Amino acid sequence: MSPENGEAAAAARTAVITGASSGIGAATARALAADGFRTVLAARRQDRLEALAAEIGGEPVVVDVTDPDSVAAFAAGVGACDVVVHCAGGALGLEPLAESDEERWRWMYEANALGMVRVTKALLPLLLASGDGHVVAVTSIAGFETYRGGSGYAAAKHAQRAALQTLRLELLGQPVRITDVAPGMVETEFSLVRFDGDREAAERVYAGMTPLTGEDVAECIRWAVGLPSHVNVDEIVVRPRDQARATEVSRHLDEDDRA
Ligand code: 8X3
Repeated sequence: MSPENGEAAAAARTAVITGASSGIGAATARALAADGFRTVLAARRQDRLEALAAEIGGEPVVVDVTDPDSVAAFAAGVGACDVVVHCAGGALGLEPLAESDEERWRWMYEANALGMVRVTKALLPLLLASGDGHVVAVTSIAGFETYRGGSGYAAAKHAQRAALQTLRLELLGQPVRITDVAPGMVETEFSLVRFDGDREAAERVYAGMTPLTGEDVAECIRWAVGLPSHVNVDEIVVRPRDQARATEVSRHLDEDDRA
């Protein structure tokens, strides 16, 4: 096989994954590394990144997407970027809007919406220079649905989706694809973070049902990225079979689970 085609060409491509230290981000990094990408693993937790990098041969870089200086320093050193997968983000709390905390809203807006915008802006020259760039963002069904207690998170995810759709218009005619991957319930550290480390509260979210795994979502991303360059998968909405809408979940609970 000549270096111009097939695996050898794919091996030269670089995928930057934010939020790579756990969950969907780590699973995506594993999937893209297995497909021959050079992976740049970006997140805040250095020990986790180094363990993953040792496992898949990626490059760990400590980055906080909520910090403009951190993102600028990261982008200046990354060298190349053909694909960026935005997995950084998360939810804090499940309080009604009337009791919501502005600081938590601010963090969710920073981590989900502005973080994606910041990293995309910083990497856009490299994505364009690649001649075949791809921006993939893991948003959420909360980007087009709302549910009680989810106002701050849904607002941030709606903003993230609006930014992505705008970018798609603005880059039309340029060699950059834009893909929005919107999952429903995925069992990662998402709920543990949302409930401030309360493991029981986090486990209750998935009680009696089978949620998606990070690997399930990573497989969607791997598929969209691996399609030919002229194919732009705009949106993927992926939920567990046990979930029809954000608040419509089929649970098979025994008495202990209900307690
Ligand atoms: C996670 C899905 O329904 O918990 O983004 O907001 S949900």
